[in-house]
Amino acid sequence: MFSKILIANRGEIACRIIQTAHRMGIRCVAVYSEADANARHVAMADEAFHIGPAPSSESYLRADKIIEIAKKSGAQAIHPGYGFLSENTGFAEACEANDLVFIGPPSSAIAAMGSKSAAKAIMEKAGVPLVPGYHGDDQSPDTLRKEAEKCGFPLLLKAVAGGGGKGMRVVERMEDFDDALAAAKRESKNAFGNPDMLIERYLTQPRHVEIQVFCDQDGHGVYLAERDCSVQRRHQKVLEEAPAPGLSEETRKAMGEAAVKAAQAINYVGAGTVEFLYDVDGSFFFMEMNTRLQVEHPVTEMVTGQDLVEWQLKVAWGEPLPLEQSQVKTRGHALEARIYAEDPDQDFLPATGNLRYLSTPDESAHVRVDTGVTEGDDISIHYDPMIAKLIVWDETRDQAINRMVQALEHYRIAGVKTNIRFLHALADAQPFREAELTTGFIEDHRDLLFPASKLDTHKALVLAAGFVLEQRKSREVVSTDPWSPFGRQNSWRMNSEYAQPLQLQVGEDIHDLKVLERDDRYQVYVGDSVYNLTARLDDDYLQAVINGHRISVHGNLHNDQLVLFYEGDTFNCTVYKESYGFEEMAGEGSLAAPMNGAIVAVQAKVGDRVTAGQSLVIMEAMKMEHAIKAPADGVVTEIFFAEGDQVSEGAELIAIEVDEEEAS
Ligand code: MV4
Repeated sequence: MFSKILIANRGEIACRIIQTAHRMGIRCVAVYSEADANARHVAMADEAFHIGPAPSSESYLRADKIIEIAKKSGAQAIHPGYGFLSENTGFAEACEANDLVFIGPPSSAIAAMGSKSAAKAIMEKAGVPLVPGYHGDDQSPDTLRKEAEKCGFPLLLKAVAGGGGKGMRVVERMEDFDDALAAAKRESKNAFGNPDMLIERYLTQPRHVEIQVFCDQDGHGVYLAERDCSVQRRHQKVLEEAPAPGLSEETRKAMGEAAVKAAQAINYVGAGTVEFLYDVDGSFFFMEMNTRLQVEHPVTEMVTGQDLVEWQLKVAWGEPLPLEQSQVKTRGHALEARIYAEDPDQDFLPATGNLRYLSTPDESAHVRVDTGVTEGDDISIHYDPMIAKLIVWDETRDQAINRMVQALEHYRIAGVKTNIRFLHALADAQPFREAELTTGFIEDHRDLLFPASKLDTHKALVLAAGFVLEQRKSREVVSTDPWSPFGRQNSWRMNSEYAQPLQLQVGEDIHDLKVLERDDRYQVYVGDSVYNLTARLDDDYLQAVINGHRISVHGNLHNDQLVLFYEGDTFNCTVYKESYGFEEMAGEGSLAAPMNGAIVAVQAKVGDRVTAGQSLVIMEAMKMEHAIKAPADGVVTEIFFAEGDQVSEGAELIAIEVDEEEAS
């Protein structure tokens, strides 16, 4: 076996490969860009080399540098992972030319799948089912029109050079064909530099079912069951599973055998995936072949009990396939959810930021987390926004879904927007439970996938207050002065009616709460309601009872940003330490104390000119400072208290003569 390999990738897949390689006693060389100096894959590797600035084109796509580092470090092989250089024929060839094993198929096999029409021609010859249509070289409008007639409507125009859903156009009627063809050719010429089209019958309700295949260097091939990846958004997979629900044993076998034939037709070696469109009537048609290890390979690993990276390494070393077809067994059901840094509420706009709080579900035989990040890492604009893959397994699909829902509730991230809540709604949606899997699933069920918040606003605000106050308490240094009004043992404070104001902003809305603390209980005033609250905080876990309703949440308070996590949902708010907004409570030109407390600083004198927003008096209550600010420009006419004075709520503190509005 290899003793040292280089991993030409980053993130979760680099970590995933290193994990298996280490188990097999293989040393790993990582490469990293400027942005990844402290990345998990670098920390996991035995050694790592810096290859350039953050942009992929200057780092992870630099085939020349990577090969040079592989040679310099004594690596015998390069694992390309997925993406980046994994399906680059030039890179595969360059590895060979430099006596490095490319852990993947021969470059000829990658090239054979590069053109859709050439791929279809190969598959047709190999007896792999194709969607009826036309994939010939004759691209004259007359020929294409005749082929369209033959194919029937609706039909799909696909760019020969396209892929991943790019360059496709549905045509409903012959009357529309000429215009659609001209437009599709123009688009494809611009996008891919090749205007050639193929024509296919358009399947309106297809599923995406793909077969995992493996071939060794002696030409033996096996299939390792299938994956259903129908739940996609704009050709981005969201949830994948194995096996495909509802597939008959006959279809599974026929599809598997077709996939192995497809791989053998191009002299494939290593891990590959043959994608099929699976129609409602049980028929299936070749779509494309991916000549790499795929993102969603873990669901196959979970149901087959095999380690596909181990298979890749063995095959690349020249060993035969670890199992024969008859030995490949599947058990139970696996699901994978892709956790992305993105904002579902803003049309899934990729999100960036710092993973300031990251808590993952416990891993077990049922739950697996494949990730390349740790708490404190940045999600940058430079790479794919995938944070992790959450993979679950159980005996039945329904139980696996339950595991997924649970695991998503234990995946907590603050600092970066994620699709966790969306995934939770998706996995828990009844049509998903019923395996209503079509490529239109997300579009068709939007109403279920953006659910209303699980916590009503008042409860959330009360929990937020509990979290903020309990955390402050836990961090408060207990006063050593027995007479301090803030000493924990001091009954004066306990029995006082300090109404502590707390201002919480949720979206655009500002909520002014008041919290009274008495004997380890709180009374929280929100709007016209008052809630009894008891709360206990252990690290990030808050156990609260609100008016007799026991609720537990996890939370993270960082500077003034509070995030609460509850049943897969998050509640975000900004906590204001200063009492903005209390100006409104004061009368015209005067400022009143918003609560009982002490004056800790007076920052103006009689006769001073002050400007709106300027801080005039600082009050303190329960270790919280509140700035009393000038409501408008003017002149201070009177100050009623001095530093150190105790004042009651509503007492007038300072009077200001407000400037006359300038006539405009
Ligand atoms: C199709 C199709 C319906 N009929 N071909 C999209 C990606 C590309 N690889 C092939 N795709 C499709 N080809 C025929 N003849 C529907 C799709 C399709 C799709 C396929 C798999 C997963 C998601 C999809 C979403 C939209 C369209």
